[in-house]
Amino acid sequence: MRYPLPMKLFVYHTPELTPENTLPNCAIAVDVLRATSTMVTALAAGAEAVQVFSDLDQLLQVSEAWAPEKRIRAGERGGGKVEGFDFGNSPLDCTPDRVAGCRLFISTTNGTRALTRVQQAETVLAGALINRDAVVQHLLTHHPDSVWIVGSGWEGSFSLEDTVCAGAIAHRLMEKLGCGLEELAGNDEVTDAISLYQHWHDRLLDLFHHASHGKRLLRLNCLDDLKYCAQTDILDVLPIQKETGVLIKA
Ligand code: 3SL
Repeated sequence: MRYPLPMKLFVYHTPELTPENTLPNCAIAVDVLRATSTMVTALAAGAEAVQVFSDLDQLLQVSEAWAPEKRIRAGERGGGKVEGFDFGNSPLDCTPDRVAGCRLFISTTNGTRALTRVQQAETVLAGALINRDAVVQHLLTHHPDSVWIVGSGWEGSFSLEDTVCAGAIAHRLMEKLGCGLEELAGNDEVTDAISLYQHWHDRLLDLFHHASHGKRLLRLNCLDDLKYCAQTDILDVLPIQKETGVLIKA
């Protein structure tokens, strides 16, 4: 099937690199290691919603209105769990017995900043490798004119894991649209991301071992998280923003 074009896709490696004073029709925030992987997993495990915060104090204050058995507070800084919080930022903590029916209140170093940057866009999604197909399916169904994939990076810098995920989304989208790169790509970063994905697509875990944040997580004994987040298309779940900062299962 040939879908109508134009859909223009832009990739930005960090929230800081996105253009000012403009937003796309659809924004996809990506933080493969690990915030968006955690959000997807929490919703797949039955969490009622995920609410994101840049600020830890604000998270504590807002979540206070929820009954303790209906809320989970997840706080990560520097890769570790913030003291006093229920979870850090490991997707592996998000099992149905722990999260079903609860709202996950989450603040992480970089991932939540990417979501905050694009939260005024018409449609805001959270993407990761584990739900890549669900993201692509949404784009094929809704066909927004302009799409941004915004990587979280690490404290303002490029990250391999978010870029390879952007490439995985772009590559699959191009295949499904049956179009060429020149038709889809809105900036050079799209080409760059697809090349990275094509080179590493069957060795994503290896790539994570080269990534600076992958190495940081390995030092924190998070190999199982890396293995989990390196899987592609394992969950058919798409977090979509229903009100500012609150994502539910689409
Ligand atoms: O920076 C972030 O938002 C994180 O996802 C970092 S970590 O993987 O939890 O260390």
